[in-house]
Amino acid sequence: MSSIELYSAEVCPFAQRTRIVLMEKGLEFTVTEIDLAHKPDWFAHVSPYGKVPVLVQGDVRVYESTIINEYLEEAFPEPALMPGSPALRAAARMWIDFCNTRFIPLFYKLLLEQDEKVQIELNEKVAGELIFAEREGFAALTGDGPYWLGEQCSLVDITWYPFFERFGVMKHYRGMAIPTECKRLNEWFAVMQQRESVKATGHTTDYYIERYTKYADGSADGVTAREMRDALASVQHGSVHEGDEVE
Ligand SMILES: N[C@@H](CCC(=O)N[C@@H](CS)C(=O)NCC(=O)O)C(=O)O
Repeated sequence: MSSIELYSAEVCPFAQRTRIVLMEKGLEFTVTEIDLAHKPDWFAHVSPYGKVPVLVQGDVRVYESTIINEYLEEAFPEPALMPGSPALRAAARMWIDFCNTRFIPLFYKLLLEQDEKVQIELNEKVAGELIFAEREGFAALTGDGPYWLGEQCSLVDITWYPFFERFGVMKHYRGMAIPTECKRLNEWFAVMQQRESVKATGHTTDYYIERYTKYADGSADGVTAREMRDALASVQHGSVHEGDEVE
């Protein structure tokens, strides 16, 4: 088997997803840490979008964390991080997509936003997405299990977790906490923090607060910050949840 190389950055939640998957699967890998503020010229040949994570295994190169994680699941099926039944696999993909397309753009927008009034609106929208996930995803899917899909940790948990680990940044800069009514999500977060893969890849809130300063003061100008500013247009109206008025 060709060795696995991961281009990563300690601060990056997307790269953390992949490091967690590699560890959960017990795979050996080497990490090349990329300084995102001073990317080496050669990195453009490794990463067409100029982003981490990128996984290279022999002739195979995969970028985009969700797709890397699916690749790892298919190439190394044990232990499984996706459920067996088609219905639950579909549910897993819906909640991964929800995280990527609805939650994350709002999360970054709130961090980048400088206008206090808009911050309050975004704060409510982020809380709304979490309450929606708690009711429609978590509680509806899992029965009593601690994880998103029940008793087993899956790619859904790993997709969401890094953003919860960084929630202290939201609290510090934007006064935003995980809503207390999200009881299941709060319990799940505590369970995830106990996993060895999470402990091995995680950092303290202070670590993130220091490194997200440029996002919080609006001066961040990397590829991701620019894309997240643009992405707002598509999430401006938030999700349409039960009881919401459709414009
Ligand atoms: N959709 C991508 C997002 C990856 C991403 O945004 N990575 C950030 C670091 S957290 C990055 O490398 N950004 C480069 C830059 O901002 O210049 C994925 O899921 O892998």
